[in-house]
Amino acid sequence: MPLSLTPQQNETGDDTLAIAPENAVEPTHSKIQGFSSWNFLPRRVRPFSFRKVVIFCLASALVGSAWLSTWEPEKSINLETPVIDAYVPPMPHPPAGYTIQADTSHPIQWLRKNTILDLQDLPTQQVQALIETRPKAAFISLVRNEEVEEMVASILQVEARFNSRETHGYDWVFFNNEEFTEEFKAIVSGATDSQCYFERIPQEHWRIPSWIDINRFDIGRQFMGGIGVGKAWLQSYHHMCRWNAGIFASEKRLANYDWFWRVEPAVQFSCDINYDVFRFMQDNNMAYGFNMAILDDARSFPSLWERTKEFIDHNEELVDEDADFNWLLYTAEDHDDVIRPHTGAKEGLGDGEYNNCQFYSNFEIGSLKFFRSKEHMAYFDHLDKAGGFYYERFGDAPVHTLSVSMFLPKSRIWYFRDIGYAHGLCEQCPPHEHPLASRLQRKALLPQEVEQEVSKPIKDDTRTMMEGPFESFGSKHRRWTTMAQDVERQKGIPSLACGCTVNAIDSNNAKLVPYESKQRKPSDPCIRKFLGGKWLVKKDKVSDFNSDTGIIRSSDSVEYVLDGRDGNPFQ
Ligand SMILES: Nc1nc2c(ncn2[C@@H]2O[C@H](COP(=O)(O)OP(=O)(O)OP(=O)(O)O)[C@@H](O)[C@H]2O)c(=O)[nH]1
Ligand SMILES: [Mg+2]
Repeated sequence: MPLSLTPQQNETGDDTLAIAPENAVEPTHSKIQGFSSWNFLPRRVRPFSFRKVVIFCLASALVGSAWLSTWEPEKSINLETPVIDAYVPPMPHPPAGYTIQADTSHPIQWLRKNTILDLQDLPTQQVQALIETRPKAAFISLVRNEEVEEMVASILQVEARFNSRETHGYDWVFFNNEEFTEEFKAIVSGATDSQCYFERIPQEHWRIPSWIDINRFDIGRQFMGGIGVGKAWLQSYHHMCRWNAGIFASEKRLANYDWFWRVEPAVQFSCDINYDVFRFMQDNNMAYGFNMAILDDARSFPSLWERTKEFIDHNEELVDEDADFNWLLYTAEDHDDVIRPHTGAKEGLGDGEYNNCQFYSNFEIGSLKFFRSKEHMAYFDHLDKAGGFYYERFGDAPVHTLSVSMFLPKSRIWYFRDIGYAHGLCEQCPPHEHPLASRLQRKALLPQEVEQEVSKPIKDDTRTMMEGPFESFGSKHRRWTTMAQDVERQKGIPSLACGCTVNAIDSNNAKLVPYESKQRKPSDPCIRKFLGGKWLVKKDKVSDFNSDTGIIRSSDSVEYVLDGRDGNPFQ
């Protein structure tokens, strides 16, 4: 016989659970059904009306859920909380004798304070103040009408990753040696809410200067084209390099701007940029920002270094006293494989000669004041008068590199490792995977497992974001909720969200050096030479014993202790 459990009263008056037969008469009063009353308890221990308890519980649940629906965890975070603690940008090792500024004015402190994931976290007055004090800055693009699609692709990325913020909205200025078509203007203007200007470059800025021997130019470019120096046969390419190297900053349309960010068609910006890059430059007294330092085909500028030395010899007073040129020069370590016939020594590459390293200038953020300065203009004129933009193919990249390295201290040149960027073959993707994030992404966790995960030791200082030694559970929970949202939204470090795979800091070093070019590479990649210090520390050579084969393999290849994929190599 199937059994049902029903509380019943026994002879002694106590409620007990008795086994009732299925066909027993159903009690009519709800109080005596199941657990819906206290009847099963002895009368003296019954607390108070069961109905009151039920009403109290329902009311509490209603109030609780109303509170939860209005609670916005992100509003409860302290805006002072550093949001980039897990990522410290690689900084150049200061040259000997150079003192670093006090911590308060350090660019990293600035980034901590001014990285804002969501503008809604800021009070309206602060947003308004940021809008009103925007630096005078613009994106500039040299582009042809037929590159409209590629241009739009670049604009959309810059806008999505940076410029569409209410506090930014920086202007776009497009330059062309021909008139822009109406179609170009309409399509490009539709890709941004910002003000667009379309400028035709004056003819005197885009033609072979009077002092150039046209025959020599033609023979030179045929020769360079013949040996495979990229685009050297194109007359327009020489105009372009010359314009970008020096003339651009004097274009009338740029007169009212202090800062520029160069954007080429068909480039990619793969990471969110959660601070105002122009304000960063301005507040930290920067003058030049880059994001790749690489080698290029040295056959395109054979006389550039001679011309530069000649300039320095005649204009020593223009060179900054804190300028650091060392990263651009071959050292005794940079030797050729050629053995000198008489001494048996390896052929030196010429200590103190230019090693061809350069900032890859299709991405650059700079001070227009610098590029209009007496120093830069004098250097540009010197190279221009020597004819190097036509008889050879002096590029704007080595010219800018030599110029900023000569006239500025390194502290005014900034490496934007955090800006994910790609141009053709060369790509830089910064570290953006948070150690905690990757651990949590692997599995869906229950709340108590989250607590366990959070309290596990982790390598970096994320823990300081997550907890203090006496932090309450509630506060931990709020922090966790906030962080979990970021992790979910950004799949990485708060402040960095990238659509690219992290690459080593030096992965682009020789990509642009053609096989035909016999140039020797400096013993360390350009970016490592620029950063110096820990970035030059090599791993000990290892010899590998394979117990299966009994073969000892010894590796001669250079490996560095830091490869730049680690989010926080300096801690
Ligand atoms: N208006 C105009 N723009 C040009 C001309 N030549 C080059 N440019 C622009 O100048 C920039 C650099 O030119 P590219 O041909 O891409 O030169 P590059 O970046 O050295 O070469 P790649 O590695 O092949 O991209 C691009 O933004 C071009 O759109 C030209 O004759 N007229
Ligand atoms: Mg290009």
